[in-house]
Amino acid sequence: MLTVNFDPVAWAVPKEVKVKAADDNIVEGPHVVSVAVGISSTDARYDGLQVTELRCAIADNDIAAVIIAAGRCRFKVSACRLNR
Ligand SMILES: [Ca+2]
Repeated sequence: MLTVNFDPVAWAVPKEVKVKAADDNIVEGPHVVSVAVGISSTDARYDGLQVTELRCAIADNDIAAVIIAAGRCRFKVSACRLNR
């Protein structure tokens, strides 16, 4: 969990938050995930404000593949994971 604080001096300065997916070895293909955001404040006007759902598109860098290597009247087939 990441906490981003705003104070009375710099409250109007936007803060950038980068979200990064784990680089795993699982072939998932492109997909979309939701990022949960909650707001808490000592000021009752802001505490618990609802935020529009944030969605991030993830481009998986793993693809499923089959490699066929030709030998003398034989083929060797193996499943593998290719990291793009
Ligand atoms: Ca993956």
